[in-house]
Amino acid sequence: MPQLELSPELDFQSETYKDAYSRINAIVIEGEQEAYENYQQLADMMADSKDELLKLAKMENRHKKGFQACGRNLDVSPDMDFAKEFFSSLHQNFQTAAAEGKIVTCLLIQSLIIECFAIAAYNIYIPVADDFARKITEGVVKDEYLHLNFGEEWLKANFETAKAELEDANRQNLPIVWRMLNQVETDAHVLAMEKEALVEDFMISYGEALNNIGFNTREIMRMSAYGLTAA
Ligand code: PL3
Ligand code: FE2
Ligand code: FE2
Repeated sequence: MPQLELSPELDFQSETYKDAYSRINAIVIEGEQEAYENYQQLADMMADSKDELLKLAKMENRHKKGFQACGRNLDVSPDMDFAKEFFSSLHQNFQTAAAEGKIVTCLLIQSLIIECFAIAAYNIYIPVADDFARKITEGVVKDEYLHLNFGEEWLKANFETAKAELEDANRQNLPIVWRMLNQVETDAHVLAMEKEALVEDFMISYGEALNNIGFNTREIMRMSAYGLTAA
């Protein structure tokens, strides 16, 4: 008996796997599409960083194509209606903030929350992915650290004026992330990704980001657990 095997072999061709993958794959494709549009909108709002933001947007579009290929490789059609609904609250909040010219809120939603969510998900997916998807995801996650870094650097440079808006935006948007995690828990489990690990990795990346931006430990604890128990 193989004693070192921690989880049974995944069958990437089974109907159960492919059914869960049709939603998870769609979520990731939609997430990359949202990110692509969000960086384009940010480029219009931040004249000084326009070129850099357009570069980030292009990367997101490549990520989307990569994950579309992962779905095709497993012969899965992504359930995009499900994924659009999954992202609708964050989408709405980003659009509202953008319409009000709230750069800080937009950066928190896209460059901190969505990127940390992606980094956690991709890092947990890599060891349990099929070979094709693993190579794609490894390339993608490297880029996501750059995107997170863009948000960190800008918010750090503007910390004093951004602080109150960041706390406010965190309060409005972090509970949405916990709800999203609950919605994906069952499907993620089929792919051998556990919710506890996703929460833990998200908390680590998000907490480190808040620390780099200038928040102290007490503030980070309060902010990163916001809405967690109510989720
Ligand atoms: C930003 O560059 C990308 C945004 C994507 C967000 C993805 C969130 C995914 C959460 C679902 C957990 C399963 C991940 C599986 C990876 C293929
Ligand atoms: Fe991406
Ligand atoms: Fe990204």
